Amino acid sequence: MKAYMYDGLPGDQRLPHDSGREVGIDALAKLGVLYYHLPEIDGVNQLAAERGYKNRDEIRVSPEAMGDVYEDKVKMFFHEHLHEDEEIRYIRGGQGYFDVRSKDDEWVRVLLAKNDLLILPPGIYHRFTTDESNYVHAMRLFKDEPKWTPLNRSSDLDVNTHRQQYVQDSND
Ligand code: KMT
Ligand code: NI
Repeated sequence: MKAYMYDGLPGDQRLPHDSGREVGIDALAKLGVLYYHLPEIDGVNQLAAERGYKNRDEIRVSPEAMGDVYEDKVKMFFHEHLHEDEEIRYIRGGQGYFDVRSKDDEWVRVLLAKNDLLILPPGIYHRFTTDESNYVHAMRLFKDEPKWTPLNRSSDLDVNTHRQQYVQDSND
């Protein structure tokens, strides 16, 4: 895991875009974004059980696994969105970037590699991309009644109750 402020410069989304300004695990936690390195699946199972997760799937994001739709999928994951439910992603192989919005509405880029796990709180704006290796194998964990549909950012969404709850919690 490595987290830093996104440089905001033009260029492919899969490039590092590292501004050189690092962001610590504690600063991520202040945004409600929790990071764990879990080498054993047992640790993931325990965390999932504690937080009431009952469903999961695994996805391989790569040209080999997705064929012609790979480039479209990667663009789709990179649309800024939120979920009304917590989101857990566990990386089983390869690597990728989760970008989350800071309190100042800047992008914080989080590089996740094998055995890294990230919890995103409901209501946080974020996006995902593969890196230059074009390969990630991830486990997506869902609660019992998944509300993980991506809701793309819009002014309507700023008044969404889950969004407002997140903004309030992260200001406490
Ligand atoms: C998301 O919510 O953006 C995703 O699930 C991306 C694919 S999982 C690596
Ligand atoms: Ni998402």
